[in-house]
Amino acid sequence: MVDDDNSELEARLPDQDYYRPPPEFVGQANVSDPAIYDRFEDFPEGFEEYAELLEWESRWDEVLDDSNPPFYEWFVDGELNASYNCIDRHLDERKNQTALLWEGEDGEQRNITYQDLYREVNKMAAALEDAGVEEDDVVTLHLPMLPALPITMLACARIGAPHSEVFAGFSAQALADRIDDAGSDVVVTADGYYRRGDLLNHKEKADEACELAEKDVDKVLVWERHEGELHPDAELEEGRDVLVSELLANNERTRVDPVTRDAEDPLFLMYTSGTTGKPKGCQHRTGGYLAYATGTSKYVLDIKPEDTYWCAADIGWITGHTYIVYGPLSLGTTSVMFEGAPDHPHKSRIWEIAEKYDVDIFHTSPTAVRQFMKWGEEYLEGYDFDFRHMTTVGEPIQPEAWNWYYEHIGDSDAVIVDTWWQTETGGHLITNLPALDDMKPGSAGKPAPGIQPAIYDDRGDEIEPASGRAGNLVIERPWPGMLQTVYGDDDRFIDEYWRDFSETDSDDPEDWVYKTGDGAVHAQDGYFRILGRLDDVMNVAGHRLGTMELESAVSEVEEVAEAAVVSRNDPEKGEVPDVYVTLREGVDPGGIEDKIVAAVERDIGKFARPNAIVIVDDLPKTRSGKIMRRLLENISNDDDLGDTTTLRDPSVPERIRDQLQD
Ligand code: 6R9
Repeated sequence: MVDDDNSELEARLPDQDYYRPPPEFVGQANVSDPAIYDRFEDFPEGFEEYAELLEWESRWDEVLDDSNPPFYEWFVDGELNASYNCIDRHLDERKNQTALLWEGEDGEQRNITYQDLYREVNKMAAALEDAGVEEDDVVTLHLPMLPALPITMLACARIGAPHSEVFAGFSAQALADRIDDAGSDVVVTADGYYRRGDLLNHKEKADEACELAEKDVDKVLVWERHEGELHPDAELEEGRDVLVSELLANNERTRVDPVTRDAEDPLFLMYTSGTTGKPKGCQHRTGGYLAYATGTSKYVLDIKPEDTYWCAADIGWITGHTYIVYGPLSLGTTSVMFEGAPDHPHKSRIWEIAEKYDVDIFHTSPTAVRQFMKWGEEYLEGYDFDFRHMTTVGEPIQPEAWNWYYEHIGDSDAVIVDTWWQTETGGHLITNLPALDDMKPGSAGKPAPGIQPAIYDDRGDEIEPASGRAGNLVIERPWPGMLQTVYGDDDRFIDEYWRDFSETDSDDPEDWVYKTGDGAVHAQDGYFRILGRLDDVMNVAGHRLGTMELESAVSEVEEVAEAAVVSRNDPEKGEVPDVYVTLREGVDPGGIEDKIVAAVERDIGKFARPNAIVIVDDLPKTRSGKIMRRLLENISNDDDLGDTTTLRDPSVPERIRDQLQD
């Protein structure tokens, strides 16, 4: 629900300054002619400009088939291969240029040229085929930030097998759920990776996931963090587990021709949290996705082949898929990958790498910026780097953090783009074009070329553009990077993204409006400011978490009768989960917190650990028995409780508040 009192909301917005992009930046930018916005208003043909950046085996006949909304088809009858576009087509011009510059946590370095990438991806594609993977089989990956991850993704793309990478921080249970949903016969993992000095046994999660999954996994392919030295605690199951190094060594085949994929054939799945306990597999198409990833990498991130570009995200999330792997490699640039944590072994690690590789473009999250700010400027001292362009993604950035980023990291002469988008959207939807639009701290900015966002009220009526009133952020026209569907569940695709604001019995695409789940304000200057999620999805340090997923994990603790998870604003992580529980009659509350934490770690992963666990006598409920999470959220955030008269027992929230103050 949108806050009714928008005037109050607007009043809280601080005054904002604008910053012009420096002339040196504008002079060299990939796009510096404002005519681009008009070109893309020629809808949908404008998007051909992105598709033209790719090499197609056969060109599309039609840009968009919108005859069956919301199942749109892009670049109809076009044919291409994503791995060919990210590797093979660059070989003539830049085979000896570094494609991936990998830095291990322990300081180990690997420069993978486009020729090396070609060799490794071909060999891995052969290995996947030997493991029984066929075109259109979904391969589940559970790989950390090792070169193995992009190599495996591109090898899958080469043979037309959609990959489904599950972030390495997810637990065995979360991996098992995704293996089951995708129906994968083959899983690719690694024996280990470094986290703050420890070589973690990562393989054990895949072992446990294979036990937990209903699906019988035929093969688990295991990359080694140190080739030839399997992690001492990793066990291999005879007949099922195979070391990738052995598969590669024993394979005579060193080339696998890229298969011809239809533009609409799926390229990958990326699971994300929604409003139910079950994560959804966002299915992305080959042609439209790659065109959108490439186009926005060129126009928004301003990537050029000669750049060294570093997106310090994890490839296990959508940001890494689009803006570490597919977009940058499709443009033939050098993309940096980092295995480790930003504060290990010291808090200057990021700046050390930036200097070492002479990074030109730097991409990170507001959570990371807030952390750098908290650590202080002294960690930057003595490091010589010069970013031309900086990006943030994943959460709103407060003007204070923006200013610090601009001044201390950007030396007040880099451009910053705040990019708003989602797992579902494939690429940036609201963001400035850096040479054209002034920067405005705290605002994501204008719609990307060809994108048509709007603000709707809860009844589904459009709020007047540029009115400054808060509402639901929606997108009124399709775009090539959008998800095709929720894997295996077209109904859920419609329910989650379209039903609320569309006329779902209409065939007219004008009647179909995509719901983002975010609240936003469209200001007078045409800039959009994103306010955050309006649904039961939280954004913890830029990672999406469904409150329902958390609640179902917490409810598995035997002693718990009822659980409600709400979001607390956090100065560093943006939001953190607070857990409120009631216990079953007569149980001993001792040790419950530990059990709850363990359940969350088991079902989701350590990164989802609750901030606070509050055991209460009763939860605030309506007369019909629905838990009113909004009131708990007010308590967690020390806000006014507002109207409590609809509660069955109106004294409950005050009692909880008193309990917390004791
Ligand atoms: C790319 C990515 C999507 C949600 C989205 C919104 C939040 C992303 C933002 C932002 C404010 C930005 N979000 N970018 N909020 N300003 N620049 O993060 O995808 O993990 O699916 O999260 O993140 O709430 O709806 P994903």
